[in-house]
Order: sequence, then C-alpha cells, then structure tokens
Amino acid sequence: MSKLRLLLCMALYGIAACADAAGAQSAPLALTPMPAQWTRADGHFNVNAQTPIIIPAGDAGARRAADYLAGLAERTRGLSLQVQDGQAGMLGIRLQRDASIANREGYTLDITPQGIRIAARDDAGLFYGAVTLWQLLTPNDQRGETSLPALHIRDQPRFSWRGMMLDSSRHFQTVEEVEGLLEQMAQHKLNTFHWHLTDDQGWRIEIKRYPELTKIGAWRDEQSAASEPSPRRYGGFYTQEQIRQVVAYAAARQITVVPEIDLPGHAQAAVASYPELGVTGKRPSVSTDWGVNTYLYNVDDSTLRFVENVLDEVMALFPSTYIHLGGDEAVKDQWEASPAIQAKMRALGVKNENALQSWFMGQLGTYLNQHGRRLLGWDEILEGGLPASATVMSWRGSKGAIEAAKQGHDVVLSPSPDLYFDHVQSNRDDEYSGRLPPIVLAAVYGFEAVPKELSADQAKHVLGLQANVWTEHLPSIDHVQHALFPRLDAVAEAAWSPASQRDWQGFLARLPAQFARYRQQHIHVADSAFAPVFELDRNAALVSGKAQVSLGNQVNHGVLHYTVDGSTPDLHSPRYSKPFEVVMPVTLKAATFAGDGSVLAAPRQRVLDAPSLLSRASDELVNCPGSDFALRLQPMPDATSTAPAYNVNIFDTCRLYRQARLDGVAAIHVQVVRLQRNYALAHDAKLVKSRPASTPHGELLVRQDRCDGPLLATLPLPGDGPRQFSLDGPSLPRQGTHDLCLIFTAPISGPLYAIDNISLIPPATPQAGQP
Ligand code: TNX
Repeated sequence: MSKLRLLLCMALYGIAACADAAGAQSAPLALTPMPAQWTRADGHFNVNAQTPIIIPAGDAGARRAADYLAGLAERTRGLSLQVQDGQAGMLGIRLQRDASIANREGYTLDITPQGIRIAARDDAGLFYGAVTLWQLLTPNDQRGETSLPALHIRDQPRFSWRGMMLDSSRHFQTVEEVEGLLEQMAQHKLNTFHWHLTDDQGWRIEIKRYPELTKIGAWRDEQSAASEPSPRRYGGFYTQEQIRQVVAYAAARQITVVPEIDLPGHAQAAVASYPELGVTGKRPSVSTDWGVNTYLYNVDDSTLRFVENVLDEVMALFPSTYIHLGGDEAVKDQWEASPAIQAKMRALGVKNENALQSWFMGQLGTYLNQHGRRLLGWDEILEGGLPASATVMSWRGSKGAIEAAKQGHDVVLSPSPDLYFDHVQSNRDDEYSGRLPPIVLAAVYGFEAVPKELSADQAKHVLGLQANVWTEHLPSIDHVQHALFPRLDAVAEAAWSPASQRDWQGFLARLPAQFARYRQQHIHVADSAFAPVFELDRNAALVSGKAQVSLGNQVNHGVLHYTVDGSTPDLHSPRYSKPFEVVMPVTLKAATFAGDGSVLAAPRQRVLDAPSLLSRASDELVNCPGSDFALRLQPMPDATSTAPAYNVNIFDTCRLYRQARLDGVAAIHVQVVRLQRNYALAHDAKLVKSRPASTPHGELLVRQDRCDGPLLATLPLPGDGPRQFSLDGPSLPRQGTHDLCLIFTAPISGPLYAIDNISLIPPATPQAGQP
C-alpha cells in the first residue's frame, strides 16, 4: 500500500485496520491449502461485527455454509457475523450460486472495497469458499475485526479423494473426539473420513443382529504384571445412534464417512464374539497383541451371510458409495491347516489361499454392487486376482496403485511409511510414542500422489490420497492430534492444491497462521519440526569444560532465541545467528519464533555438565547392526499420559552407546524399563533374537567396542517388581573413547526390556578444602 493510500485509509477506517491491511499486502496469503488460482487487487474490505453474511432467500445450502462460517469466526476470532437473507445493494459477505462453475467443489471468492462475494454452483463449493474466507479472517491470534486485502480467488481441488483414516479399534476415541477431528478435516478441505472400525483388538460398531460383537468383541483385558492389580478392561464401541450422529456431523462439513469392516484377516475380535465365524472352532480372547494375528474368518456360506447381514446394517448407516472391506495382512496359516477350507478350495476349483481370499472378497464385492455400493480394499486384494469394480487403497508403497491403475481400477494412495502418521514426527527425546523412523513434515509436504510410472490415461484412476492414523501407539486423543498436526496441513496441500502452487518455503511461511488457529481451538499440535536442537561435541566438552554450541531445527526455519542463565527465552533474548561458546556447567534454553513474533516451538532445555554429557537416553542409542526396526513405546500399551516413551527394537534389544568416553568413569548406572511383549509377529517371529542367559531372569551385558567385544559388566535383572528400575555396575576399567554394546539376555518368552537411560558416572570431584 502506498504512503498516500495508507494515510487515506487511516483517515477513513482507523490505524489498526490499515496497518493490518498494509502488512497483509506483503504477507503471504494465510491459506492452507493454497487455492488453484489467485490474484491480488487494490484496496481492502473491513470485516467487523456489523458485516452481514448475505444469502439468497430460501437457499438452504448457502445458509449452512454461512452458519458454519459465522460459527467458526465467532469461536476462533470472537467475530459475530449475522446471517441474513439478501437484499440488493447490501454491503457484506455475499454467498451466491454460479451455474458456470463446473466443479462441484469449486468456488470463486472476490474481495473488493465494495464487499466480499463467494460464488459456487454446489453446496460443497460454497462451503469451501466459506472455509477459505474464514482462513483469511484468522491469519493470527488477534480477535475481532480485520481488514482483508482485495483479492480474486478461483479454486477447485486437484483430487476428489482427500482422506484421513482413523483406527478406532486399537484405541478408541469418543464421539466428541472423532467430531473434533472431522471439524479439523473440514478446515483443511479434506472430504473423506475412512473409519477403521473393526480389528483384532476391538469391534467398535454396534450391529443389532449380532449383539455379541460389541458385548464381547469391543472389550479386551489389559495385561498386567503379577505384582499389579487384576487386569483392567479396555474398550468401547459406537452405538448406531452415535454413528448416525457422526455421519451427519461429517456430511454437514462435506465429508463422506467410509466405514471399514476388515476381512478376512484382522478378525480376532469377531471370532472371539462368534467362534463359528472362525476356522478352528475355538474362541480366542479379543487380542491385546499388536501386529499380525492369525485369526481368519472361515469361508462358509453362513459366514458370508453373516458378513452380508453386517453390511446391511453398515449400508443403512453409511451413505458412502465406497465400503472398505480390508483384505490386508491375512496370513493364511489357519486356512492352510484346515481340512474344511482345503475341501472348499477344491470344490470351488481355486488354486491357492490367495485365490480363495479373492473369491471371498469377490462374493462380498458383488453383494455391495447389488446394493449400489462399491468395494474398496487394501492392496492385498490384488493378490489372487482383483474383484471386478474394486477400488484399491495402496499401502505397501505405491506398487499396488501402479498395478491396479494399469489394470484399469481406481486407486487411492496411502503408502506406508510416507503417509503413515503412526510414525513419529522427529527423532527428539520429547517425541510422543509411535513407529520409527520419523516421517518428517517436509517429506509429507513433498508427497506426490500420482506415481510417475503411470501414463496420463492411467493417472486418471488416481482418485487421491489419504493419511492413515493407526493407533496401536496412539492411545489418547492427545497422541492422535500430535501425530496429525501439522502434517495434515501438508496432506491438505498435496490433496487440494495444483502441483504448480506447491512451495515448501511458502507453506512454512503460512504455518504460523495455522498454529494460531490451532491455539484458538486448543488443538494439540506437534512443534517437533521447529523445536530447537542443540548440537555440540560432547567428548570435546568433557575434556575442555567448554562447549561450542550450534542451534537449529528440523526444517531450518524460524528465528531461534536462547538463554544461558536458566531463564525462559523470549523475543528479547539473544537471537541465534552462529555457533557460540559456553563454559560448563550451564543450562541452555531456546525457543523458535515466526517472523511475526508468534511461537513456532516452545522452549527446550539442555543442561551441559559432566553427568549429563556422560549419559544417553534411549533416543541417543542406536540399534546394533543387523536389525533396523524400532518403536517408541510407553510403559503401558493403553497409556493415559504422553510420556515417558522409549525407543525399543522389539526384534533385538541390543543397543549401542557410541563413542563413550571412559576415562575415569567411576560407575555405570542404567535405568531400565520392563515392557509387555505384546506383539503378534506371525511369520516374522523367527526374526526375534534370543540370547542365552546365565541367571534366571537374564542380565544386561555391557561389552566394549563391538557386540562380541570384551565383557565390561554383567548386571542381573530382577524377576519382578516395579516396571522401571535401575541397575548399578562397577567402574569400567578402561581409558579412551569406545562404543558400548548393551545386550539384554532375558528370555524372549518373557517381558521385553529396554534402556531408558544409561549414565557413566564421573568420579566425585574433590570439594575445595578436601584432600
Ligand atoms: C499395517 S496398513 C496395517 C495395520 C497396522 C499398521 C501399523 C494395513 C492395511 N495394515 O493393521 O495398524 O500397519 O502401521
């Protein structure tokens, strides 16, 4: 804005509005996802409590979009906008129909000094126009009126499937929690909620005809150690009334709910409820083990009727065209071992168990088609032949998508680990539980849904993409939100914005606005990507008593301010620009700020003294060679807090402490945690490494340099007692810097042991005046 215009503006509208507008002209458009096309124009329009939202009389869809906008603006900005039926000439925010806009989700948004106009052909377009305007109204934490720069937007989504999957089986979320996530999906212009409602660890949807599914199948007994009180039940389910409520809540936000009933594997909770559905005739308990459980449905006619009856109730609840029938991870051991199943295979003339699964899914696909619905399944449904008209959700990388699209089937991309949000967001020591390795924000942002192996014609089969939130390690809604945000912003842009609008730096510059919106709505967003990382050479610091410290963060973005006196850093604290030296002992603190001064990452602390430099937490140890698997786990599988968490390799507990400085180490102190070994590993069970123990409960061995190197300490493990305990060892009679290999020899039939922290204790420094 020119100086003259600014003065004129101030004379007319006041300083605040114009300063805002002047800043807004140069600031990035606070929109995520970015619209397909936009241009700025001259002037601005001030939105305040007097600004009406004007809709065509009798237009119910426009009223819903207007009410949604008014509600959101009130909640997040304290701005009360009144919805009114339109009269010509009124100044305000006008929603209107435009039959020339071809895409049902497309819209135009015009901001001029005369007012704001959102136009669309369909309800969905009006809704997304309203979401865009709400984002423009909420670029920061301020409340009340705001001035919007003149702008023309013409927008429509790149993909029609913009999805998020929530696993409500492994851990259960309340209806309010699910609705909170749907609200966030809407704010991100995501339109498909894939709801994973059944699995080995819990059946979560009420089926009136089969009450045992939720009476038995929705509950599991938490395992507990012998010393702890009797097992607690974990579980829950959604009544049909609650499901209707969720479906309606979603529909009001232009979101389709796609239910998943997982078949023929992940069936243990169903078989626990009705053993006649299973292969062995025996009733298992609802599983408490994550991974691949071996219970399958049988393929009897009565079981097909059971599934059809379940689907009747599912279809009555969910208007979605697509019904997801799973198909994943059905290891065929039970089918291979069952004479009845083998006889059925011969009778059907199918050549193997994969073909039998394909036949089974095909039967149900046909049933769905007869009811005007379509089968969707994980990419394993490609094995043994894909049922006609099936759509494939590609999760084992994108090869399933490539294969299916080449065969002419529609596909949705949700590859592991790229879009698997049960993977942690960083390698930090304060990261929540989840799978490793981290799936960082930049990688999600860079995700491209259309595999380059597809021709332009084949690419038309790519419906879109989806982030999957599996919840084995996300037991609470705090975990789920921490896993989703801000990675869901990156997904939104990959799903909605044209490739030409994708710009990583621009995305980062727009995130402070998203963070402000999250703050206003009390959403638990992860700041992992921006959190300060302290880097220094520990061993050099131990020798010299001084440390050369560099600060940074995962995304190399934002302004870091730090302190060295233990105080909380703010914008007045020194701004980090280059590595600096500190004399130990010292407590460093740092926080990350956006260009507008808002917080991007909360303060983090690092104490530098000899004891802290000689200790390593589990995230600072690395796996021993030969196994790169790792999880970040809490002490209990159904944890109600978000900390502590430990990095653990469930296949091999051996871990390395790299480059330990052993000079003068007086003792070794290890904090150990005893975890449940609740993993169903199916055919991978043979990969679990077992080592001979020499005491009843095994011991922790400390070896030098290599895992077959000299034995420095043998620390026997207690049999029972608290989950967290410590082991103390003798001084390590060594000089110099060595890797330490830490190995648990506890029997693999028992609990899983993990290192929380290992400290090498420096000799006590003589106090002044003492000899
Ligand atoms: C694989 S993805 C699974 C899920 C797990 C997930 C954990 C898929 C179709 N099956 O059962 O929860 O990995 O990341």
